[in-house]
Amino acid sequence: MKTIVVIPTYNERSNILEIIEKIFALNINGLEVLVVDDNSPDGTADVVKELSNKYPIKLISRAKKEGLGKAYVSVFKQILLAQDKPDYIIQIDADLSHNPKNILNFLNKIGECDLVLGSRYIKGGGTENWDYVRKMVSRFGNIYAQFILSLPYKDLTGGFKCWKREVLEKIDLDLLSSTGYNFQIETTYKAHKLGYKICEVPITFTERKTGKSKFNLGIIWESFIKVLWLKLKTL
Ligand SMILES: Nc1nc2c(ncn2[C@@H]2O[C@H](COP(=O)(O)OP(=O)(O)OP(=O)(O)O)[C@@H](O)[C@H]2O)c(=O)[nH]1
Ligand SMILES: [Mg+2]
Repeated sequence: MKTIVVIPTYNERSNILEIIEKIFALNINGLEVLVVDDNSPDGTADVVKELSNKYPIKLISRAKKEGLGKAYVSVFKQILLAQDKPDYIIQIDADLSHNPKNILNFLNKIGECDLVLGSRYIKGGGTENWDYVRKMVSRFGNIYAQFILSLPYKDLTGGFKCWKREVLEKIDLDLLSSTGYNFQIETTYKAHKLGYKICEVPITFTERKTGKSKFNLGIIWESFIKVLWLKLKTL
C-alpha cells in the first residue's frame, strides 16, 4: 500500500522539520511526504530540500501564494497524473496543530470508508489553546455548513483528512471553486454527493506554537458565500 501525506506550507520554517520527523517516526511502510509550498519568503522550501536527502519527500514549489485550496488542487492533480499512484492521500497542516500519530488511526479506518475526516466535534475530539472567538467561529462555521448543505458530519472545516485515491479521481478538481479553506467543506460535500462513505475519527486540534496563522476574515467570508453557492448549484 502506498500513502502520500500532503503538507501545504506558507512560512512554516519553524515547524516543518518537526512535523516531518514525527511523520517518519511512525515507520509506516510505503509512506511518502509531499510538501506544496507557495514560495514561502522564510525559506521553508530550503529546509524541505535538505530533508529530502534523508527521507522520501517531494517538494512542489508554486510561484506565489494563492490560497490553500489552489495549492491542494494543483498537488492533487499531480498525484493523480503520476505513474506510481498512491492508494491513500492524507492532508495535514504543517503547524503541528494536527498530531501526526493520528495518521495511524486514519489508516486503520480507511479500510471501511472512502474518506476519513479528523473530527474535533465527536466524542474523544477537541481543541486545545483556542481562544473563545476562534472556538465560536469554528463551531458556528460547522453548524452553518452542516445545516445549509444537509451533511451529517460533525467537522467539515478541518484540514486533517485521509482519502482513498478513487474518490479524488471522481471529483472534478477543475470545478472546485474554493481558493481558501472552504476547500475542505467543498471536497467533503462533493464526496458525499457522489455517494461515498465518509467516516470521522476523533482528533485534538492544538493551536500552533510557532509561525503565523493565515486565518483571516476573508476566509470566513469565502466560506459563508461559497457554502450558500454550493447549495444553490445543487438545487
Ligand atoms: N501552500 C499553501 N499553504 C497554505 C496557504 N495558506 C495556508 N497554508 C498552510 O495551510 C495550513 C493551515 O494554515 P494555518 O495558517 O495553520 O491555518 P489555521 O490552522 O486555520 O490557523 P492557525 O492554526 O490558527 O494558525 C498550514 O500548514 C499553512 O502553512 C497557502 O496559500 N498556500
Ligand atoms: Mg493551523
